Amino acid sequence: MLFLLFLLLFLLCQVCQAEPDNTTLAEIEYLKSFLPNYGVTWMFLPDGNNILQLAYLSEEPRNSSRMSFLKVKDKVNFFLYNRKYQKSGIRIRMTRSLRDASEDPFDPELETKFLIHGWKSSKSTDTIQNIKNNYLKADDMNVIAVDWSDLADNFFYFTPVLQTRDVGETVAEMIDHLVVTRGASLKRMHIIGHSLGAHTAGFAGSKLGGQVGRITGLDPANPGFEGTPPSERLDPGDALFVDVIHTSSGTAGMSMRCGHVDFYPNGGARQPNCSIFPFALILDSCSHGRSHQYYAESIFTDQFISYRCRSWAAYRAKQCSKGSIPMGHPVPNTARGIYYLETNGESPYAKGNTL
Ligand SMILES: [Ca+2]
Repeated sequence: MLFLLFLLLFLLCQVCQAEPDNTTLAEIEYLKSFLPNYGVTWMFLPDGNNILQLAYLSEEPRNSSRMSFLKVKDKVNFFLYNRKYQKSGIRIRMTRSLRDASEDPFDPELETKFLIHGWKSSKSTDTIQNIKNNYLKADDMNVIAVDWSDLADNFFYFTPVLQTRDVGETVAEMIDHLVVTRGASLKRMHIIGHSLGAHTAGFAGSKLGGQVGRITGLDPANPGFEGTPPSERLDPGDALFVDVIHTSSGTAGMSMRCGHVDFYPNGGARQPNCSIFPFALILDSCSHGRSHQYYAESIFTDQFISYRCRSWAAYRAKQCSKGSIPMGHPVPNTARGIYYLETNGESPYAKGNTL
């Protein structure tokens, strides 16, 4: 750890001497000039509490990525929260029969939200807790946290990457179970995933034939997914409606479109008040997390007003299509295309009309 500290100090000294450069690509190239293995064998990635963690990009020696589906399934836990079980939640399993209905905390008449965390996160991290708390403040519903922390807590980043498909298919089994045994509506199911959790949601939706009502991808993870075919990541075919918020495009988050509608707040690459240095890509732990913070806030506001534009440059030049839609929870499911907006640098983030 001491070595890493010296490495960071060295990096910051370089930063002080560097010309400010606002493009992600140029910063990565500059970084590689004195840390040639950055992004190849290791990189920093933020966890579910916006804390930077060291991620090894090499293969894990004991090769647990080849764990069987049943072993993966055994490590995925579901916790249901509603207004009665708001703080700690209650663990639910697929084995209980409908005869247990009087004791069953799942109410098929209510909306159901599945929340899936990302790398080095759990049901206790901000990713899950903030959205769950706001939803239950707004209304009573079934909020089901998918806790796969036993798998996600692995600094060999590509091991959990390879397990997202099996985790997603386990989520699909739970959804199918709730539909078949509890009479829940597949079209009223909404899966929300952050980072690796966004692709996990995609795999769940894909397993359900793309018939789940909605998937929201919150800054879907970049390493291991950018540029892959739709079957290998979140895409519009995974649900009846897929909306995506990109907040750290090109680093932790994907740049490419992967929903029916894709939002790029503040251009999508870095968020205000997150990059405090001119050269801040690898030290920016908060842009990736802003996606779930924006979403949590959007449960109470339609003021993340977004505009359909060709590019961020077009937005800055005020060359967008007429009309606007809200980003996040209240987005209409008819929305299609690429949208841009600006936000504030601190909570409340929603900025209202900006064009
Ligand atoms: Ca897919």
